[in-house]
Amino acid sequence: MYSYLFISTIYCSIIYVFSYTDPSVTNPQLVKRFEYKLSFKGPHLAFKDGSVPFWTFGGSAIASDEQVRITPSIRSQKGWIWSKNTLSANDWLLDIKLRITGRGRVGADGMAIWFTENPGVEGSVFGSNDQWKGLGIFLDSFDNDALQNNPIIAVMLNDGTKSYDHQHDGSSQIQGSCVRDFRNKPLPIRLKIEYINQGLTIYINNGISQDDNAFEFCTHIDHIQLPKVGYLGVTAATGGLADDHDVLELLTHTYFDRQVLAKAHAATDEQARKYKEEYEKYEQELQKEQADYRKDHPDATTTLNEQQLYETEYDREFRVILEGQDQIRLSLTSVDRKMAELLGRIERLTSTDSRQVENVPSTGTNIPADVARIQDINRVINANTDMTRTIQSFAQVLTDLQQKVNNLQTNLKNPQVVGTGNQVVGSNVDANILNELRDTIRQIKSETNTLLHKSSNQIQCPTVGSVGDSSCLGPYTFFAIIALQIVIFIGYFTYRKQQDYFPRKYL
Ligand SMILES: [Ca+2]
Ligand SMILES: [Ca+2]
Repeated sequence: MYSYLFISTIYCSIIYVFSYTDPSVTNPQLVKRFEYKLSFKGPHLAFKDGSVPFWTFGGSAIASDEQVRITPSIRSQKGWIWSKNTLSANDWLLDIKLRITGRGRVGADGMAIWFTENPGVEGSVFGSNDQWKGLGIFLDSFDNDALQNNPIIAVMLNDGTKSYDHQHDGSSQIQGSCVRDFRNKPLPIRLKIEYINQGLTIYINNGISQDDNAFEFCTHIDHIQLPKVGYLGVTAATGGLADDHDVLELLTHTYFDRQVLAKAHAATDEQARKYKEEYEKYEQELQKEQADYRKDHPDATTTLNEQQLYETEYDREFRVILEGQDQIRLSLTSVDRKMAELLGRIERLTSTDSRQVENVPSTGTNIPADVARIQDINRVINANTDMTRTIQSFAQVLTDLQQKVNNLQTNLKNPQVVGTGNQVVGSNVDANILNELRDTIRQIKSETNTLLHKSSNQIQCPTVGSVGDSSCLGPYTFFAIIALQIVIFIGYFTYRKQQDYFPRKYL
């Protein structure tokens, strides 16, 4: 007998278990849409601050990464979580994964899933308020009326006037139910709550099968009126006995008729076409008014051309490019100027250092290096200045000397042979020129001595190598050679003068 009942139970279970098929599959006219603002699931179900996006919760509820624990297994607890957004579609599907576990063989009180006109407040009906407006689906664990029909999944509609009859598990108020043991299952149980064409159907996955899509039919209610717009919520409560009431997922999908959507799109397209026609009509009227204005005001010479008044996109982009290039050019010019300044400073420093190394020997004193360097540089500059000035003076003297020699040569080439008196006159002229030459030589000698004196004190020829041999022409040698050349030059002209004079004398 018992074996027969056991086999019958298994057989019935096999009959009722089937793979759930989505309505949008069986009815191609339905378009399914996921409503993420009316859903939550793990992982990362809650933010770091513990809040759940698009949802609000309270009472004993605690959200974590994987679930929302509506109540812990502690006596007399009430918890709730409600959507912040409303569900307004005519057809929808809730897919809820939950777990109800407790240490006792019997648990309490249970959990409720809501779709109500207003968000619930904490109350006496599985953690939410009584006399609600809308749908309540109860997972009633505790058998209050002792009819041994709990745990039970029961559906109750309320127009806001009915009070839930806890003592009898609402047995006279519920519109549909199925008795299922949903507590302490090895896997989370799942509910599919389908509301299509005003018919409510509930399916349950018993939390034993590994097949996620294995559902049992629970109950179906036809022709029920639910609020057009409502909030979704999950609440739970414990009493003298206590269970953990956890929600792991709540996924909401809505369904829309494909033809209705097409009509809505068509209506939108129609409206867009209407707006376009209105715009074209307005534009035509505007152009007509502008033409009438020009016709009535022929003297108005300023014909406004919008294309001339406003910069075109191409012109604006081109202007931006030119401005950018001009800025780049200015930057390059500035960099080039600074580089030139820097290069000049480097060259001056290099020249100064080389002069110091070549011309200025170390003083061997304790003067700081920078001060000594400046003093040496000043001394070299002063010496060069004096040298330059002396050479200029010497050049001027040489110029005068050359002029006088030219005059003497001219006189020698054109002798005046008119008489002895004239010869005496010419001889006197030559004597004067020779005197001037002598004075000039003395001046050159004086200048040379002065220059040599300064040069010997201030300018030294750079040495080559460690031997110290002088490889350059010293100032003394230079001016001595110059003076010797001048003396030879004068002596030569004097000799020629004598040669020219004696033949003419003895002719
Ligand atoms: Ca109960
Ligand atoms: Ca009962």
